[in-house]
Amino acid sequence: MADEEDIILSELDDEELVLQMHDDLYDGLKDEIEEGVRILLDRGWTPYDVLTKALVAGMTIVGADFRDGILFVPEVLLAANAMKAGMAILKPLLAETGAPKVGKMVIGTVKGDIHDIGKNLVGMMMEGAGFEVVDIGINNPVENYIAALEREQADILGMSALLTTTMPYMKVVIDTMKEKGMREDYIVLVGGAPLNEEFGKAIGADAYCRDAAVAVQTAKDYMSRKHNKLAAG
Ligand code: B1M
Repeated sequence: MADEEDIILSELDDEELVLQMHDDLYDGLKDEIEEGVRILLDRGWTPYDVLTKALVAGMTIVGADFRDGILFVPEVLLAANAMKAGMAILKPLLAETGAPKVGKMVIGTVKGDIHDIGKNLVGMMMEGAGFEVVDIGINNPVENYIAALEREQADILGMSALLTTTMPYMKVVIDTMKEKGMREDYIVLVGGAPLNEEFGKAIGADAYCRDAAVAVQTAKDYMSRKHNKLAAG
């Protein structure tokens, strides 16, 4: 039987390679993930397919075993590191559309929450779609969001939360925007695995975005409505 070390990634066909990348992500093997990403790109895969089919799908398996107590924080951190290494290769390719800037978004993960992979992915895809993205990182108190929106003169606020305990903080941010009379000046989009449409509505966001592709489409839709409104005077 072949030893793990004997596997030569470039000799695998696409399907085998993607499955092997899921395993390598699970095992937190950063170098192998980087190599796998490069091979798929060389074979003509689009950066988006590499991202979703090899990396995001692999992370879903990690998530299930984390939930079931099979994997623990240190292992998941390694997997996250490997994922980020793969994403770093894809980032410039996703952003390389040369499209004119269609709007500006401030995005950050809410206070108490340090998950950033989904947020980073949304940022990358938004940049790829021609948005200017200002990423304010993780664990953001409301003051950070408000300051960044005002400083950057952004069109869109994007908030990410991955924990059921941190997602209610999005409402704190939106309520503060209302108190300051600035809520209507921005399009507020929210996302993260534990959220849903009802939650988005309940907290007063403009839209809940299930994934990065939906975030891009939703942002585009809202920006064109905003432009139409301005044009109508
Ligand atoms: Co944690 N974690 N984690 N974790 N982690 C989850 C979220 C969890 C679901 C795992 C599980 O039990 N199955 C669970 C939450 C349970 C709950 O609240 N319902 C959990 C837990 C419990 C925890 C800790 C409490 C564990 C502990 O310490 N005991 C702890 C909390 C730390 C904290 O934040 N205070 C913790 C820690 C960690 C690590 C540090 C080890 C690591 C994070 C590393 C990092 O991000 N740099 C980690 C990871 C990696 C995960 C899982 C496995 C994967 C998350 C991820 O990156 N997914 C996750 C399990 C899961 O989600 N299935 C889990 C891939 C990413 C592409 O998807 O982030 O969903 P996602 O983003 C998507 C969409 O949601 C959407 O688009 C993205 C791309 O398509 N989206 C947006 C996200 N943000 C958006 C913003 C938008 C729009 C769309 O704005 C416009």
